[in-house]
Amino acid sequence: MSQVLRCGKFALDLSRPLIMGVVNVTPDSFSDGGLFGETARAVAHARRLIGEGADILDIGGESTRPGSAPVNLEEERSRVLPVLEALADCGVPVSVDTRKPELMRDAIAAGAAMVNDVTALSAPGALEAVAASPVAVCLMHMQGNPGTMQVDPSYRDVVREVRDYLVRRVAVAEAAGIARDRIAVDPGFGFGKTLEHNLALLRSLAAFGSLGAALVAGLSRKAMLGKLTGREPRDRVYGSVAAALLAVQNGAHIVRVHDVAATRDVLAVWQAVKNN
Ligand code: 7PM
Repeated sequence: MSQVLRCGKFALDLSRPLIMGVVNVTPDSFSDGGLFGETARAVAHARRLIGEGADILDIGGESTRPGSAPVNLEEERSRVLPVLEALADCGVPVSVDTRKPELMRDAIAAGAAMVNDVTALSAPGALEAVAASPVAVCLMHMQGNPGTMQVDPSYRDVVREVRDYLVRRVAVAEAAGIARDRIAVDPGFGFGKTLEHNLALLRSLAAFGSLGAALVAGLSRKAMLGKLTGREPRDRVYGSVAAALLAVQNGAHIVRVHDVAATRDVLAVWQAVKNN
């Protein structure tokens, strides 16, 4: 029996790597330059990513960019809900990227099949919001908070500490009534990590496979790739697909990416070589 991730009415087969396409509904997103701030633009972008081969979409209305300020609930709600409603029957599971329990509940009611939370359901009421539904959750590790997390990230043993945190959050989620086949974990590349921390996590990603949860990796266009290539976010596609390939090679089940078409081709080549 191959591993599955249950997300609402969907059951994702994890025996092949899956692509989660990023759809930002934030006016200040570094990746989309604010072009997709409007509902119609975000929905069009989402449909394009599905056409390019996205297996999951991740809709976010709050930038968690290093140094960013929190967005209030009403603002985030008005960005995200119309997009979710328009994508309710798009054919792939749609994830909502939020830390706010109120929005989790509304998003699930609007058809979201997954909650992607960079704080791993740590807000009061977040565990309950997900547990009361059949949706999946992605529990991500972050050191600190987006406002200050890149100031001076520090670990004794980054792989061990991130892994221990995710083991604890999976246990907490399970105790709250979220079965392990609804849980994904993510080491949170760039979230309170230096380049060396990120490289250590990517090198040792296989250590996260034994948690019995789906493993998500998000490296797409991130600053670590800028440091390695000297390129601006929009020119980090080659670095991003290299990173996605390495993540899948090291056991990631789901890669969270902006460049779906490029990632799909790279993974098709990986899959063919692996199948022999
Ligand atoms: C600026 C910097 C804007 C970084 C946006 C980002 C992840 C995530 C993000 C991740 C999971 C981005 C990030 N990254 N959720 N949300 N894993 N689960 O590159 O790595 O989109 S925001």
